[in-house]
Amino acid sequence: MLKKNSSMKFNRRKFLAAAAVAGTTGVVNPARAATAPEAQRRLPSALPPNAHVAAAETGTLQMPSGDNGTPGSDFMVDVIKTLDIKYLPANPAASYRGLHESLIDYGKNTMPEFLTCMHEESAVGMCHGYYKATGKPIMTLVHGVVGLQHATMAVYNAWCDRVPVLIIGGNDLDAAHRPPGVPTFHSAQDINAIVRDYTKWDDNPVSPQHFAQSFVRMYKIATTPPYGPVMMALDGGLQNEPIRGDGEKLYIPKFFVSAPPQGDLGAVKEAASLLANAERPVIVVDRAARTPEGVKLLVELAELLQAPVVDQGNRMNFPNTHYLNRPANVINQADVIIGMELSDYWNTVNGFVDNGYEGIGQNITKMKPETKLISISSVDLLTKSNYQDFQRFQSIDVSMPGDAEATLPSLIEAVKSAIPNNRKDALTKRGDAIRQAHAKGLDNTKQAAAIAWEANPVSTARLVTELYAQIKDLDWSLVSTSGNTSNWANRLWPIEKHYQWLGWSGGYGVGYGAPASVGAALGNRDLGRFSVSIQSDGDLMYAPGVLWTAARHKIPLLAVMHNNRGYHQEVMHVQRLSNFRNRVANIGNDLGPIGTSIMNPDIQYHKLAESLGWWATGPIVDPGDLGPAIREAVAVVKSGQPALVNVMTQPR
Ligand SMILES: Cc1ncc(C[n+]2csc(CCOP(=O)(O)OP(=O)(O)O)c2C)c(N)n1
Ligand SMILES: [Mg+2]
Repeated sequence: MLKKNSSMKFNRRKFLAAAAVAGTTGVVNPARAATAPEAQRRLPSALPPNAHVAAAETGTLQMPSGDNGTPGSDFMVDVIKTLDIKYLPANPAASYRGLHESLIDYGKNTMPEFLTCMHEESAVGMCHGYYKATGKPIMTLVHGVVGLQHATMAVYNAWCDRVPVLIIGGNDLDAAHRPPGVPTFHSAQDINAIVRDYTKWDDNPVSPQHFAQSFVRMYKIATTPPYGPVMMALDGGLQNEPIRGDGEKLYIPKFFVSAPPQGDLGAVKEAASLLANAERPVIVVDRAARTPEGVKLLVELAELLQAPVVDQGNRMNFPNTHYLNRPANVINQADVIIGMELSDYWNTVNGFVDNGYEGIGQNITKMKPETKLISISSVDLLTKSNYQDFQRFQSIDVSMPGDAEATLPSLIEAVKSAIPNNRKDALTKRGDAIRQAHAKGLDNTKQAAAIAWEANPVSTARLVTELYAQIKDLDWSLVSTSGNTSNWANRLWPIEKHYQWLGWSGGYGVGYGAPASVGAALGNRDLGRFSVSIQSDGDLMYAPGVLWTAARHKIPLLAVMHNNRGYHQEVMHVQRLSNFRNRVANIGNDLGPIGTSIMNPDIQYHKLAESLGWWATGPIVDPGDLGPAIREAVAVVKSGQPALVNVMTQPR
């Protein structure tokens, strides 16, 4: 039996070798085929193996060997190296093997350095987090159809969060020459179509020179506000073909940073006049501070106007320790509101009660009818149709499509000129009142945090307080909070530097927290910052392999788990609907309605992390054990390793 099998294999191998030679040398000669005698043209009695079997039997597909000239992918590496891209987290795949090989061999695996990822969604999530920590974009490579399909949700998050991510997808476009079977399943006419609705731009270059132009162009488009992910399909043949000396000298276009678009000057003056003369102006910011400079400018504007600032938190826009930082309810009394880079203006000045009295959502209006609205947003410059991330339509009195941060200097100057001298005392008085309200607000928050201090499992306020006590003297960066911990960290920790809060996912696609934390921690590692994340259970389990990537590439990160053993947001949705329908929610043997708990068996996250190369401890249920456990984990992270503390928590 054994003998028979091996002889069959041998014959098949011979057949494959012949077929491969025919493929590479173009040996099929139509004239000869037409005149071949009948016996020679007869089909073999056994069908040739399909590509699946062939790949399994021969290990790799036949490739030309020896010196075949400079491959196109070496030139592509030269192009990539001009753009200062430090890392390339990716999951490997044959469709980009040409570029892969050039990057690690010709390019010596530096600028960019390849980081091994276990899921394309993790790779894009890492790029997303890295950018927010450092302000520098990095790139990923994905496998034609299937890798890009895996990456999609993370691309969507980056799109909604206005974060530049450079994505190249390998694709074997030449249907006549690509191998049948798997490589053909993994190719498409237009892989970019998979993400076209939520990328800023995509291209499909057909020559090395075209690649150079497109790559520099995609970098430029991604990093011009509004930022966003960009996509390039890269043909396998183009990567592998030697560069032809056909007279055209290849060149690499030089990249220059584009000046961000500013709001129209006339509109800026109109806005300044409204703000300067308002009784109760309110500044609302979402992704207004694109860089650390943006935070300073916002403080300047707010102090000039002595106006409260509502920070919606998709970035760290405004220090929460500043007396002008106020909660959203100040909007109700406003007579002029300026919104900067708001992802949802309608929902800022209106509201929605989910599952209201009738069991359906109810709209409410927060602002007074005469309130004037001003907007500066670069997102107005880029709207696509299919996905509804632009939210409901809101009528705006003074609307400026333009980048808020870039518009701030001219707005500040215009406000300075517009404030009447006789209003200056009134502004100071307004500021004093806000200062008192701010101090009172902080007291209230601390009192609320003390509720259920001794609860077991641990309350979410206790979780973040114990955590802060251990990191407060470090140059810490809160890279992500996944799940819902009632926003305690943002409410209790003094957040003053732009990297102390990196914001949420953008598109609320769960599974962002773990990879974005690892990506941000990578950036922070090189900048000497200490990274900490609050990691929920549901979020981690979408693609936990990213923990291995962190261990493998020595990325220090302290992940403290908010392990509430459930998809708690969904617990509440189903529970509330059951209540409304007068039914007892069917919880099976768990704590939440069927389908919403993550228990029985309880996942041992500390063991999971340990098996993926992390230092880990837990499960911690007694709040008294939390401080010492985190202290130990902090020491581990300071030594350069990732560490996870598995904490059993209250739902929210
Ligand atoms: C990809 C994706 N799938 C499902 C959801 C729906 N969803 C929203 S919140 C949530 C629960 C997430 O669980 P966890 O991260 O543990 O946070 P918790 O609500 O328990 O604090 C789910 C499943 C989503 N937003 N994104
Ligand atoms: Mg949970």
